[in-house]
Amino acid sequence: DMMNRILITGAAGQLGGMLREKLKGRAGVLRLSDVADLGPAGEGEEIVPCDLADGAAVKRLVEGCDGIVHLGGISVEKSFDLIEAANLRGVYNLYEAARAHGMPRIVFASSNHTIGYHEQTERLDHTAPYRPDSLYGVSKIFGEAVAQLYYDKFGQESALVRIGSCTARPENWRMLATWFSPDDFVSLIETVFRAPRLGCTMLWGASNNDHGWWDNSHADFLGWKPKDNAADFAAEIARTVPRPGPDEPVAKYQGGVFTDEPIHES
Ligand code: NAI
Ligand code: 15L
Repeated sequence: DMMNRILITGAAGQLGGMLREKLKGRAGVLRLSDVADLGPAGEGEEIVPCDLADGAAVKRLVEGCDGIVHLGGISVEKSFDLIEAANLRGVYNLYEAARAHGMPRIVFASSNHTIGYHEQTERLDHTAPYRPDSLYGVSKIFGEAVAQLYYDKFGQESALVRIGSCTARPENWRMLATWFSPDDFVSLIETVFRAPRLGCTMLWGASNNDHGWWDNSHADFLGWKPKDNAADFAAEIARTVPRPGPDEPVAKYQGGVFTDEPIHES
């Protein structure tokens, strides 16, 4: 086992459901948390409902865990009020709880929407400036900044995973660059929890895609090697999905359609 007890926040969500299956048996106990229903606990599972905006509840949630995969929060563009509670207050509460309970390593599900206004013709490494495409993207930058603060001030280690598009298979032209296979996400989590030293390291959460935009070579010291490649699905996508015009946001910007979102009313 890589850990005695791993906490997964946002465990009722799309990625949470996938990781619940794939991490089964790879830790002593999976502690699964969400505001949404998680069903009954299976073998080796604990269910702990929790609102990330409730600081006291998050403290109790984190106690006894030796690794955290933080997926919980708003995962698309929404009003500032919703993002504020779940993503701003939520990430602050999580880092405060970790500080109070032995600083377990945190895998923070950041997003490509932190850099979404970079054009698809650009190639980015870890030094690329932020170009958020949404308040959602701004909230992930806030989370990355909290993680860096807690590393510099207290030594709290984190992996800041700027996930591209994590789905079972790539589903459209943009995902030929952004696809992150669930298996590659699992191998990243295992690498991060096993590494002798993690620090506070940003990683582009993408598979080994021929048509990718992102360079992870700054993180070679971790020894993580994604194996899947969206190019294996390129012919099928070309056959089944119409190619967007070059000036459509989905084909122009790395963040795709998020660049086209309005500011949602609170
Ligand atoms: P999702 O929206 O399916 O799951 C998020 C979960 O967080 C939901 O089950 C929701 O109930 C829970 N949640 C929301 N507010 C909460 C609160 N206040 N307290 C407790 N739980 C709360 O999102 P998905 O696709 O599973 O993504 C997981 C994480 O990965 C999110 O943080 C998302 O921003 C990030 N991400 C996902 C990508 C993807 O390709 N699916 C790409 C980039 C980032
Ligand atoms: C994200 O950050 C979202 O959570 C997910 O729903 C997808 O839209 C993904 O990015 C993407 O950019 O494909």
